[in-house]
Amino acid sequence: MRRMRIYLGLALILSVWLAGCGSGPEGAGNRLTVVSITPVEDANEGFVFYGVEETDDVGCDGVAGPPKDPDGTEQNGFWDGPGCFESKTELADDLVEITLRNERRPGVEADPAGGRPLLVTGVRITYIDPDDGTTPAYAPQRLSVQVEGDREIADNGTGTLRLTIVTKEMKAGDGATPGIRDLFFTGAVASELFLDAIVDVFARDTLNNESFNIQYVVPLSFINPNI
Ligand SMILES: [Ca+2]
Ligand SMILES: [Ca+2]
Repeated sequence: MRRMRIYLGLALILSVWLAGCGSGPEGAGNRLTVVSITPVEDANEGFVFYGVEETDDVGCDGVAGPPKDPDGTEQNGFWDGPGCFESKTELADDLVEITLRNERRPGVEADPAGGRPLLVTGVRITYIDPDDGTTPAYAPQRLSVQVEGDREIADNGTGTLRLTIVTKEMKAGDGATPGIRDLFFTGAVASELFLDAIVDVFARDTLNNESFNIQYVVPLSFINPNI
């Protein structure tokens, strides 16, 4: 089922960028396309990320049972602490790498003085609950993310950018608003939480100064690695 969602997601990505959108991408001499999007963490399958801290879940006594800790902290699927002796892997940002291609349009002449490079000027992510189309409380309305890597993509070349697609703050919450972790902990989410990340890549044709953006959807999900 999870793998099927990934395949469906990739199909969705392809269909969105093929359709094209944004503020006049046809105004630029070249067009920008998405070659691939991959999670940086090898441990994760597809775009399935950990929604809670990974723990040895041995209970507050720090020793694996049996017998289990009588307070219910052992094998309950969550890190119990502080004050308990369970191991914990801290929540972290989840990163992806996006490979983009700067594709020459048919009929557009290559500039003799170095082609027609495209410059990636920014990336913005909007998060949508795939069930109701709204932005969940734990997610920012819009997230402008820092990108590292090949911001300038040569004429008919490719470039790879690395960026955060989910912040650890979305998982941890801010005290007032429950994070993804809290939704698992309270039972609001039983086993898997789904979230669509709508990614806008803003770029500029450096020869005619025309700016445009392309958009695609990355279907994400979160699981509890302890159960
Ligand atoms: Ca536990
Ligand atoms: Ca124990």
